[in-house]
Amino acid sequence: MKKLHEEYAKFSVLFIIVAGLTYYLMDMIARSWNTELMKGISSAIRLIDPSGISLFITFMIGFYLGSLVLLFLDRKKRIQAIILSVGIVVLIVYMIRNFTVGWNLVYVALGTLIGLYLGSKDVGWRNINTKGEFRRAASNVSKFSVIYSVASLVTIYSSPGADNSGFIRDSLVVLTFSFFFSLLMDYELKGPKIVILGPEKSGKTLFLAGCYKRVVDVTEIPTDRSNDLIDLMTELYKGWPTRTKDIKEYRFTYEVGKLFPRETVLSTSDYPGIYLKDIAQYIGNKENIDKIEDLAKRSRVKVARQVAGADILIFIIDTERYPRFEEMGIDHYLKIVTELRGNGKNIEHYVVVTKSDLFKEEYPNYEGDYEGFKKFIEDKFVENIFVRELLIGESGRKFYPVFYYTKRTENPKYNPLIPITKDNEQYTSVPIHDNYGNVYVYGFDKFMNQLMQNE
Ligand SMILES: Nc1nc2c(ncn2[C@@H]2O[C@H](COP(=O)(O)OP(=O)(O)O)[C@@H](O)[C@H]2O)c(=O)[nH]1
Ligand SMILES: [Mg+2]
Repeated sequence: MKKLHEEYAKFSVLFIIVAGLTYYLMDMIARSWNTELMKGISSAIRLIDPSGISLFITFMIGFYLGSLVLLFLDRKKRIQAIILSVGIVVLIVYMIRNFTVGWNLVYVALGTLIGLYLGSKDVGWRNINTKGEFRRAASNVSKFSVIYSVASLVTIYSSPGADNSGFIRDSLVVLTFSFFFSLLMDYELKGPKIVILGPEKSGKTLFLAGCYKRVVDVTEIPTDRSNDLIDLMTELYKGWPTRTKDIKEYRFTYEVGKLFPRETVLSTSDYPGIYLKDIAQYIGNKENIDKIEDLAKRSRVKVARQVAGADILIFIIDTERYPRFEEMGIDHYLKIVTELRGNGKNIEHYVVVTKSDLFKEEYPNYEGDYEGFKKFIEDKFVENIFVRELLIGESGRKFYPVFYYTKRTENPKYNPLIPITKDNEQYTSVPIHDNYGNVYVYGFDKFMNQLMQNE
């Protein structure tokens, strides 16, 4: 996925800058140790405690080690943990070569404990397994390093008889190092933002719910979800969730990647009265959203921004409208794609066919033969030139029929005088629930597998 490559590229550039600056910084720190001032300070420390300097150094290394443990525990800080490990090894080798450090293990342990304490203060050890995020440890490492480099700079240039000619260069090194090192330590790989689009009642919301169910079924890592989504799942246990007049935000995040996890956000907005046809025209809109007085326009611009800011779009096609292709919104999808390209955005998209249970009688072997079912549905929909156009390029792979297992039941408006036929309006499809209220879904596993390994 293009997005991930960009992330790696950004991170690598950051790393190269920091590595280069660290080289200069090491030289500067070595110089600071040779200044008159430092010699004075260190002999003063030695007067108080002969091994004072060694204690400081061993304590400092302990502090880095403690923070490092937390960085390794934090799934999102593994790259930083690896980089820091290399840094600490270099530092220890450097110390052994250039100084006679008395290794005081008690101070290493003390430093480690303090590193652990300060890095996990805001999370608490109890929560390590649930969330295990130690951003604080990463920022402690950068703060400590920055303070130490500034201290070295001050020592060099406030020392008696200092040569001030390198001051500007050294200050610039410290300044840029501090900036980029903090960026590097705080950096978190961003996963894609995925936005689901579709006409009213096409099954957007239930599609998102099905994806969420799949993620919860397969992942051990907790996901974040919006409260509206919790309400939706509760309703789904009882029947089909009904549409409300409020604005709903259905969203959840999940992590992809074991070694270097990235957070993916899947979302769909339910703004009653916003039609698919309104999105394309606002894609290029540059107005300040808070200054748009017209509320209807403002919410349309907002949705258009979400679409333009997405990394993957999911275009929903509703089986219930087959074969009335003109009602499926496909022309609007094409307009959105065109408009996005016009604005320099080539966003990857998937085509998802919802409610495809309506075709399962025509392809009775759908169970255990997803590929066959998919081909069968695809053949029906590619009759339409716009669908074909949406699938040009990496076709097939990005076409996914899904459905909830349903059963037919009498419509509340049942009229015994109307004869019963196969597609009788007198019957509606309701989801099949088990004793616990769970629903059963088809195709979501295939779709989510593709999405989760696509990176
Ligand atoms: N038969 C069947 N009906 C579905 C399925 N998914 C959704 N529906 C129906 O479509 C309606 C609208 O779904 P919803 O997700 O709310 O659509 P949205 O307005 O696009 O968010 C639901 O109330 C159901 O009646 C499905 O997989 N099979
Ligand atoms: Mg909806």
